[in-house]
Amino acid sequence: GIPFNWSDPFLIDDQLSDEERMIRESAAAFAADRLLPRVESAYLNEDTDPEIFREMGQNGLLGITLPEEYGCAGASYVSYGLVAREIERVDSGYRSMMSVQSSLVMFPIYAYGSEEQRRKYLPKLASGEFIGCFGLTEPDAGSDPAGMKTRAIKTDGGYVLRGSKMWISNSPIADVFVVWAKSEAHGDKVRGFILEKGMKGLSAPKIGGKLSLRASITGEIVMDDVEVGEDAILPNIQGMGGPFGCLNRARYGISWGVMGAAEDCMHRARQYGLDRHQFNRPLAATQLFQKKLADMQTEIAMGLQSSLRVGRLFDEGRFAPEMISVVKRNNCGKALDIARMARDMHGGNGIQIEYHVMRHAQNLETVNTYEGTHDVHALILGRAITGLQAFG
Ligand code: TGC
Ligand code: FAD
Repeated sequence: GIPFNWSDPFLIDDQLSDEERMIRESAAAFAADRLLPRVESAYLNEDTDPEIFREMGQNGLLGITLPEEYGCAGASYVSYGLVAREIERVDSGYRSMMSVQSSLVMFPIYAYGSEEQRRKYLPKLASGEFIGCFGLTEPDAGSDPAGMKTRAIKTDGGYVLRGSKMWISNSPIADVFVVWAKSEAHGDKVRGFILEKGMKGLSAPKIGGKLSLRASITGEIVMDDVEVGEDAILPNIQGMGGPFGCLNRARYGISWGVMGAAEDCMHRARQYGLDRHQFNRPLAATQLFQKKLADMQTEIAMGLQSSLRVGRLFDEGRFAPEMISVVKRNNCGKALDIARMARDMHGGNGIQIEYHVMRHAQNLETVNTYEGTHDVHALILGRAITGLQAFG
C-alpha cells in the first residue's frame, strides 16, 4: 500500500497531465493571491471589481479551451474544470464571472460565429478588456427557456430586438451581450445575437438585494427595440441547441467548481475542529465531528473523480449532455450539503464572514439553482431513463 492522502483520497493530481497540473497550480496561486484578499469586502459590499476580468485575462484563465490564434490557451476541458475548481475554492461568484465569459460568451462566438465576429471579439474577451454576458433567462422563462418572449424582427439591413432578460450574470458591467431571441424570419426558431454596450434601446440595470453570489454582479437586459445589422446574428446555429450547447460547457465546469468550494469548507471545518476545544478535547476528537468530515471527504472524492471522467470524455468528444446533468446535479447538491454542515461545525463563528463557510453555503444556493435547477436535471435524467418527459 501507500500512505493515504486525506485531502486527495483518489490521487486526482496523479491523473493529470503535466500541463494540466501546471494550469491548476497557476490558477490556485492566482486565486489565493488576487481573489482571496478581496472577497470578504466584495461580498459584504456587493462590490464586483471589473478589474478582475483583466487580471484573469492576464493569467490566461479566460476561454482557456479555445485556440491560441484567438488569444486563448488551447487547453483541455479537464484544465478548464481545474481552473473552475481553484477559483470557486475562493468564491462561486468569481467562478461565475469566469465561466460566463468562457463558456457562455466566448464559446458561442467561437462555435457559432463568423470569422469576423471571432476576430472582433475573442481576443479582447480573452484578455478581459471586454466583459461578456449571456442572456437566456427571462422573467417568465427560467427552467423553460424555450418559452422566451424576446423577439428579433427582420428589417431591411438587419433586426430589431425587443424583450427583456432576467438574472443575467455580469450584465450591468458588460461590453458584449450574447442574447437569444425568437426570430420570425426563421420560422420562430431561437437565434443568437451579439449586442454591444451603448446601443440605442439597450440597458442592463443591476438587480440589488441578493443574499447569495454577492461578489458577482447580476442584472437585467432590457431591449427596447434595439436595432442591429446582419453582422450581429450568430450565423451558424439555430434552435435551442445553440444556448444548450453553451450550457453543456458551463454546467460541466460548475461540477468541478462547486467541489472547490466544498473542499474549502471541509478543510476549514477540519482545521476549526483541531483548534477548538470543548469538554477538554478538540472538537475533531469527537465521533460526530469525524463522521461529518468522513462524509464530506467521501462526497468530494467521488464528485471530483466523476467530473474528471466526464472531462476526459468531453476532450475525446464522447460526452452526452445527460452525463453533465449527473455531475452538475450531484456535485452542486453535495457541495451545498457540505457547506451547510461546515457552517454548523463552526458553531457561532460559522455565521461570520471571516470564517468563509456561510458565504460558500449562501453562494451554493444560487449554483444549485442556475444552469438548470437540481430538480430540472433530475427530470432530464428521468427522461433519459424512462423515455417519458415529465416537464412541459
Ligand atoms: P428539448 O425538447 O429537450 O430540446 C430542444 C432542442 O435542444 C436540443 N438540446 C440540446 N442540445 C445540446 N445540448 C443539450 N444539453 C441539449 N438539450 C436539448 C435538443 O436536441 C433539441 O434540438 P432540436 O434540434 O431537436 O430542436 O428542450 P426543452 O425546451 O423541452 O428543454 C427542457 C429542459 C428542461 C431540458 C431545458 O429547458 C433546460 O435545460 N432548462 C434549464 C434552463 C437552464 O439551464 N437555464 C440556464 C440559463 S444560463 C445560466 O443560468 C447561467 S448562470 C452562469 C453563471 O453565472 O455561472
Ligand atoms: P423556475 O423555473 O420558476 O423554478 C422554480 C422552482 O420550480 C424550482 O425549484 C424548479 O426546480 C421548479 N420547477 C420548474 N419546472 C419544474 C417542473 N417541470 N417540474 C418540477 N419542478 C419544476 N440566466 C441566464 O440566462 N444567464 C445568466 O447569466 C444567469 N445568471 C444567473 C445568476 C444568478 C445569481 C441567478 C440566481 C440566476 C441566473 N440565471 C441566469 C438564471 C437561472 O438559470 C434561472 O434562475 C434558473 O434556470 C431557474 O429559473 P427560474 O429562476 O425562473 O426558476
